[in-house]
Amino acid sequence: MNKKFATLDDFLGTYFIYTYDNGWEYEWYAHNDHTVDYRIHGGMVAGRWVTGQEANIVMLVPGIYKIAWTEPTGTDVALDFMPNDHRINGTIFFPKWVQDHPEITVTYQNEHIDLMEAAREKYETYPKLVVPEFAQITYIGDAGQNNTDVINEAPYAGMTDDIRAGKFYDDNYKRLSK
Ligand code: FER
Repeated sequence: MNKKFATLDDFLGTYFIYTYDNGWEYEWYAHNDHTVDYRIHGGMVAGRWVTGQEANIVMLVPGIYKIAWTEPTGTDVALDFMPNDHRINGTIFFPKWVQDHPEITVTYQNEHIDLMEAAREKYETYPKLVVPEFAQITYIGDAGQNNTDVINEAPYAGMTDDIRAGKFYDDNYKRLSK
């Protein structure tokens, strides 16, 4: 948690846990300079997890980072990380169908891309639900870039507590044996 961020390289390969002020908890990993992985532990789509999501990742000024992407569901996400202050501002733009049928998206999305694309055609897009929130970062880890062990299993209740307590990952962000 004491890491100081100044360059884009400081940010890439970093793994975060954070809680939005509305209570939604996420894990998020800057996998490399163009993809992100995440797990969702709270909120409308708790249980959802995704790897290899293409994203635009830039540093705005030293230590402040902006990440934006659009998902196969049609959900759009824009995140501003201020890791030296342990804060994030995130805005998520949900198509109407995700609000109406969140359970469709609660899965390991990578294995169900066809289902997401079918649902976004079948159901309503508008009006979108905009969720703008600040978040508090509760954990920062240096996992290194292109580490496929960081986000590689489904979320479970208590997972983020296990991670913060050092019971989940080893020093290389591989899973400790159960
Ligand atoms: C975030 C990380 C991922 C976030 C949203 C997502 C707004 C994705 C959500 C989704 O796919 O439903 O910090 O916050």
